[in-house]
Amino acid sequence: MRGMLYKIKRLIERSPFLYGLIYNTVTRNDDYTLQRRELDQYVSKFGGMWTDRKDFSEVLSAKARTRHLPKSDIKRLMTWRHKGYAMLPGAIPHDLIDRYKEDLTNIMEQNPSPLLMTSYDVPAPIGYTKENAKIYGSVRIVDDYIFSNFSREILFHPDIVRFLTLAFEQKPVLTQTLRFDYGSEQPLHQDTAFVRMNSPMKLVGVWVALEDIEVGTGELMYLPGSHNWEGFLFSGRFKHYDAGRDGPEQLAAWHQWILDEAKTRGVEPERFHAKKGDVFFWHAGLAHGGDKRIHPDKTRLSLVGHFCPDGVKPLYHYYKPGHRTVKEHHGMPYMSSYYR
Ligand SMILES: O=C(O)CCC(=O)C(=O)O
Repeated sequence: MRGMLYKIKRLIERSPFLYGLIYNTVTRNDDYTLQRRELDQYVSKFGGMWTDRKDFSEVLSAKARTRHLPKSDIKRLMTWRHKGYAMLPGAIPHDLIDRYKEDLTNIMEQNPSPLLMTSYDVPAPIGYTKENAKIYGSVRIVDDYIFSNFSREILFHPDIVRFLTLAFEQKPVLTQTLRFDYGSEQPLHQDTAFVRMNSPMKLVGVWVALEDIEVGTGELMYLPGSHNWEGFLFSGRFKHYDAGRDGPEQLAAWHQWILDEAKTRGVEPERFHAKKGDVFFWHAGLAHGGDKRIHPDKTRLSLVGHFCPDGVKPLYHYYKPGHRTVKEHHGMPYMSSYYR
């Protein structure tokens, strides 16, 4: 039976057309279907948020008038549209961050700790232990909001929710977090490849500085405007990466394509020189990553949340049916692919 299933899987993976047909049918979503009907309105052939539409300026003016948007929101939304990122300096109170750090340390020190971690060397989750965190490179504790109320308090801070709601025009759903003690050194990438949603461009990453970030600790870096770059599709047609279907060669080619594209367009990476409590939002398509660590012993404490709007579903909803449960934190929805 297993052998048969494997053969079917390989057959589907080898035929991008068949894969696309099954994928689009299984992950069908009304909102995405609507975006696809108006594709001439978007830069990407995978649709996007209202901020990605060609009528952005008119809609923004109308919203500014009817909702009395302050100038700071208008400016932030313009940067979001044109550069693919937004910043909220000092949004998260220091005492909340301190209580979160203390809470997480306590959860890490439980024996055994309920937390799971992943790393560049071990992509599948393993139990968090101090030893594992030392052995492996680029360690991230995943979805700690399942255990820490303070993590949820940070990620659903009213200023974060406010910006996400402005961008999504829907309630934001928290679908995944990564907590880093050290810089990730992750190569420049677009989240659409790995953080897969059934409306691929309706996804926002939120990065919170948990301390003043020192230069040389592997700062968050990004390529402004790259959220609109779409010259590379996996297996010629997909925005998301599938290891079985695409193989490591395509992954390497895609990373190289991002660097080549930046060179051709004359775009240099910028770095987020964050102070404790600063928040950075990145668009689904913004190429970002972690700079090289010049001081490997120095920490770079940060918390990343990945959000989609209510109505959109992360792909794990389909292939991990045991992880469909949506919980609420003061009315704000969250779910996890790691913990039941
Ligand atoms: O914090 C970093 O260094 C990068 C994080 C990242 O790329 C992500 O969460 O998608």
